[in-house]
Amino acid sequence: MLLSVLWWLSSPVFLLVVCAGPKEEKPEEDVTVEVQHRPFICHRKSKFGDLLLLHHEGYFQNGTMFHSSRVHGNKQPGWLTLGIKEAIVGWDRGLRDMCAGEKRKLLIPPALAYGKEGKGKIPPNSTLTFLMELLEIRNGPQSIESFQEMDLNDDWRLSRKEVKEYLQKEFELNGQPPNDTLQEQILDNIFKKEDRNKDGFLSSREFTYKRDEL
Ligand SMILES: [Ca+2]
Ligand SMILES: [Ca+2]
Repeated sequence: MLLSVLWWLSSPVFLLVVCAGPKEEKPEEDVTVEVQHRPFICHRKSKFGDLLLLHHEGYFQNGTMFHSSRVHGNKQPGWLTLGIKEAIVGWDRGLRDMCAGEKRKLLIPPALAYGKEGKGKIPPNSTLTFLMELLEIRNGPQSIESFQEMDLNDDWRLSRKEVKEYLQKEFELNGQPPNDTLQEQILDNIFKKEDRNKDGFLSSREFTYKRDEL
């Protein structure tokens, strides 16, 4: 009996069964995160909906760099909203719980980067490595923090008046002249898009980013 089990274990049939096992048993490919530097002081960690200011360098598997925000374009770091697939899913997954000043190396499989098709200078089925440096974290425009800031009477919904006051403040902060027509247009757009149940208020669920499956 024992012998037959041993034989069965070492037989190609068994290997075949294991290799062709049900898909759900195979762990899904994920991002490999290597923290290269974490600052001693970390007041806040990045989370879904936050705005992140990042420098990044991207490399192919052979070590060739295909992009660097420090070298290409305007050579400035860029803002990214975390968790809404603004860039690639691998970034949304690999940049969570990160401190300002932290540096990470992300190894991202094709399925979480540019997939089977590739894009631009990224060939099909490319596994990519990114060196990321997080410089700053801010509340995303549709974060729960922004919602609370806008909800002046704390009734957990935003009236048109509350959103308008916030817009006026934003205009002032950005040094833009008050423009009532423009603000009314923006308000119309916001409520048209976000007020799903058309009750004239934005609930926190309506206002904040929808959490997609990543
Ligand atoms: Ca309110
Ligand atoms: Ca509503």
